[in-house]
Amino acid sequence: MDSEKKFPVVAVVVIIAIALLGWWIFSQNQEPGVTPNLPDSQNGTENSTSSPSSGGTATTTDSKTVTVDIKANNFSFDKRTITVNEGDTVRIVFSNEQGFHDFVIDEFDARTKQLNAGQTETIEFVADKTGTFEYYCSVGTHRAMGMKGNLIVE
Ligand SMILES: [Cu+2]
Repeated sequence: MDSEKKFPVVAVVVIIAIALLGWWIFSQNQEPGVTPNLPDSQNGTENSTSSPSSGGTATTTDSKTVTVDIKANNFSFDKRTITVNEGDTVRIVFSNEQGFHDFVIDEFDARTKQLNAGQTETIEFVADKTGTFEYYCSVGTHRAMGMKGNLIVE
């Protein structure tokens, strides 16, 4: 009957609509820069809403969220060293005060957008391994010009 022939078309339209809606919501979340980037390549933690404690790793007992304010100028960050404990969730509140900069830590897939002066972006990642990791600005040759520092995870 007619309704039977229409069903697949309706289903396809609904699926496309859901996909578009999902993409739109995802884009909206990314735009204001207040939603942390998901560390989706690390440990398969793809569920953005679940708490870190549901991951099941019981190696650290005092995990907490550490908020770090860091400011960028031409051509340096206002902090040369950030020290946290293994397992901490690190929330970077990155404010660009001058020029055009970003904040990157390759080892944790942590990266802000490249911001203009006056813009701020907050990112979060879990410091799930110990060591010393360099953070830097990936714009132009800024890293070589001294826009870098060390994240120390103890
Ligand atoms: Cu820079």
